[in-house]
Order: sequence, then C-alpha cells, then structure tokens
Amino acid sequence: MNRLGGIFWGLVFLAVPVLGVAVFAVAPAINVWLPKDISAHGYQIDSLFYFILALTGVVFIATELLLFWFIWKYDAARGERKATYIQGSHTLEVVWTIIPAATLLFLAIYQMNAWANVKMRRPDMPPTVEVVARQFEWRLRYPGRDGVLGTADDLHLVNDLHLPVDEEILVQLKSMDVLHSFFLPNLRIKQDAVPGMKIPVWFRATETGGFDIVCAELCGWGHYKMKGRITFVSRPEFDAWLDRKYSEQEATQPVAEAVGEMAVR
Ligand SMILES: [Cu+2]
Repeated sequence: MNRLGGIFWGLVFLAVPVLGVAVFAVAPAINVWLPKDISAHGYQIDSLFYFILALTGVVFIATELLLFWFIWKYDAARGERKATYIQGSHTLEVVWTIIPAATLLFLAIYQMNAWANVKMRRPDMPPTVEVVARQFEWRLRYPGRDGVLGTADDLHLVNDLHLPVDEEILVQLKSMDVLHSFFLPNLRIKQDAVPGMKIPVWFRATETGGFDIVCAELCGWGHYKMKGRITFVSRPEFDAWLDRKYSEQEATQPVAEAVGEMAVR
C-alpha cells in the first residue's frame, strides 16, 4: 500500500470513534435517547445503563484510537521498521482474559440489587389487573366490584390499561398463545409473557399521563401492531373510570356470558 492509502485507512478507522461519540452526544438533543422515566425504580436501571455505557465507551474509544495510532505509526509505506513474526504472548492472553472476566463478575454483583427490586421483591398484595397477551392484542381483566380476580363480575377490556398513579401496582401477566413481551418503556419494565405461566410484574408510576405498551417479542405477522396504551391517573379519577367501564360492560352483556367467553386460566 502506498503512503496515501495508509493515511486514508488511518482516517477511516479514526472516523469510527469520532462518529461513535458524536452519535451519543447528539442523540439526547434530538430526542432519540431513552424515553422519559416515570417509574419509582427506573433510576436504578438507567444508572446501570449509563455505567455500562461509560465503561464500554471508554474501552471502545481507547481501542479505536490505538488502532488508528498503530495504522499511522507502523505504515508499511514508510518502511521504517520491518515487521517481526511472533508466536503470541501467553501473558498478554491471560491478562486480557482476566480483565473482562473480572469486569463482568463485578457487574454481575453490582446489579444484583436492581435485579432483586424489579424481579424478586414482589409486593405482598393481590394483582391489581391481569394482562393476557395474545396475537395481536393485550387483553385486560380487572377484578370487579368484589375486588377478586377470576369471578363473574370481572371487567374485561382490550389494549386500554388505566392505573392509579403513586401506588404500587401488581400485574399478573399471562399469554394465550405464543411468547410475547410486555414492554413499558417509560416504566423501565420488560417481561416475557410465557404460555402456561402466571408472571407477576410490579411497578409504581410517579407521573400521570398516557404511555405506550409495546410487544417486545416477535410473535407473528401482526407483531408490529400489538400496541396498547397505559394511562396513569389519580385515584379518584381511576375509580370513576373503572366505574364507567364497568357500567358500559354491564349494559352491553350479561356478566356470566363475559366470563365464559373471555376468562383464561
Ligand atoms: Cu406479541
């Protein structure tokens, strides 16, 4: 390769870390960054994300700059030094195996509390609502006026999940057909819905408003349209909404029929 070729490839490799850093610097400004966090636990997930991003980012930039420097400095066209053939370095292999292994082990321990909060420390309460995923919608079941799920007066809805703000929520997640994934980007929640399993999902929203429910598991041809809405309102507004929906359901169908048709266990 001639001298110009060496310079060209050096600059191409230099562009990788420069553009890589630029993407991360610009993304939050043009709003293609993490969606707004409205959950009580989300800061733990986000700080883990930023910590890992910083760790991998520093290593990425360092190795890319080193790569550029080596291409530049040891350009064959300059012919300053003849390449020597080496068999490899056992010490180097051991060192660069141990460092990533130790880093991963540290991360595994460091994230344990966040994992326990989101997946293990389940609040001791009956489910607020049952979410049943199916191709290609979210079926919702609220305990009716008796407050117990699975009875004749349950309230059935599709895709339109309302919940009270500032309260601990326990969702009972199921699937009617295939694997789906219950993804609430603004609540930093993502949980697979597995056929045959009842999976508890809990969170507490700190803000009112409407947010997306997305399916994050490719579940069939209509996966793209498997979108729901989660709306957080104050407790009085929630009770009023629930009451209205309940009256609507009672007006359109007898209670017993609704259960026979839609209950999934
Ligand atoms: Cu799905």
